Order: sequence, then C-alpha cells, then structure tokens
Amino acid sequence: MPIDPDFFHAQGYVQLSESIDTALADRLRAAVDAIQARASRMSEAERARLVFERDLPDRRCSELQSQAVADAIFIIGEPCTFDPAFDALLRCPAIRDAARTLLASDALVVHFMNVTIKHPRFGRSIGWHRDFPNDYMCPASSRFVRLMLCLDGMEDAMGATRFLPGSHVMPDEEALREKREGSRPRPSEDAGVLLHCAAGALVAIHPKVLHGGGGNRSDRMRRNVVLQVGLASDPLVTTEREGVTGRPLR
Ligand SMILES: O=C(O)CCC(=O)C(=O)O
Repeated sequence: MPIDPDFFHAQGYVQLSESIDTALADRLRAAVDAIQARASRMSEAERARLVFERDLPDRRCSELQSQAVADAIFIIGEPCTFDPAFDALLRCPAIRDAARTLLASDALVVHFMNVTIKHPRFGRSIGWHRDFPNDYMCPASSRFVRLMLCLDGMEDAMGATRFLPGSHVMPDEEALREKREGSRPRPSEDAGVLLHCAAGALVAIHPKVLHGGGGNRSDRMRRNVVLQVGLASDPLVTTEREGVTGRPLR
C-alpha cells in the first residue's frame, strides 16, 4: 500500500511510498525556476499572486540578506495560472489515491495550491501552526488534507518541515477555541520531529497537526508544492477562491 493511513492518523503526517513520475517533477522544478526568473518582469496581475520575501516582516533579516533577497519569491499562489505542469499534477494518480485513502471518500475537490519556497541561505522559517482552523480556504470541519510535494527533498539545514506527532488528536471545537482565544501552543523551535525526504517525495499533513520549520541555512533550494483537498460536500466557510477551487480530483 503506497500510504500508511494508521501512521497518518496516529502521528498527524505521513510520507507516501509512491509519488509522481520523475518527468513531471522535472517539469515542475523548471516551471518554478521560470516563474522566479521572470518575476521582476511580470504584470501587476501576475505579481499579485506572488508573495515576495522582501515584503514580509522579518526582524531577523540582516542588511546583507535584504540585498540578496531582491525578487526572491516566498509563495507562488495559483501556480496553474503560470504553467500547465501544475494542472498535470492535479491529475496524478498518487495525489488522487492518497487523498481518497486519507479522507475515505471518492467525491473530493481541490481547495487551493501554492509553491512554498525557502531560498538558499535566507529562506525564512515557518512558525508552528495548525492548518485548521484557517482564515484561508477552510471548511467548517477538519475533514481535509494537505499534500506536499517536496521538489528538492528536505533535510535539517534546508529548513525541513517539523511536526509535533500526535498534536492533531483533539476535537475540532478545541482547535477553534484555541484560535479564538489565541492560545495555540508555541513549542520550541527544535521540538517535534524533522521530516527528512528525498527529492520528489509526497507528504500528507493532517489539518490539526502542529507543524512548522526552520530557515534554509543550506546552499540548496527548498521548494514544496502544497495542495489542499477536501470533500465535495463540505463547502468552504472562508471567502477567498482560486481558479482551482472546487475542481474535482479525478
Ligand atoms: O513548506 C512547508 O514546510 C510546509 C508548508 C506549510 O506549513 C503549510 O502548508 O501549512
């Protein structure tokens, strides 16, 4: 079985033993490179779908780093609007089968997709958080999943994703209360377990598991394609929509 649902439900994350084919992974890496290469020449409409490193508040960014950052992209939103390789990703059996197994349903829809980039040496850390509840593209219940395709693989120095195993085992009401009251736990930066994986690995993330990750201190690029999938019967209760939102996962 390419996925271990027991591990996922006990730990709150799992690395799949199957992924997408290497030719598509190559296309996706090339697509991300091409988007980054033309970022400074894009139209306003295209740039509005990108989050640049330099626009984010970061008290830890030194003067030297600010110069290196230039047009570095932290998040590519709506990647399907930039390159059809991302549409092809949504048609991959590994993606569909993982979501079907973990959500125990065949009637699934895509919520959103992005590419999260930690650039060599200055790519920022991501603080501990849960994906449920969320102000962006969130249904009323936590019955959805994020699938993360690690284009470059991940290791400690690259700012690998860190998980607090078992932290998802809580009722939705408690996660909602935590957000309302601002009482979400803040584990230390080195708490939990690091997910080390090879380039092209596919990882499933439970919406309530606490996860985050350090900055990229290495010389290697760290690019993850993240997509969120939920039940067709479970409408989003937040306002934003993307081009792929509601697309059936077939
Ligand atoms: O790139 C990562 O480490 C994970 C992205 C993430 O935290 C998320 O999508 O919630």
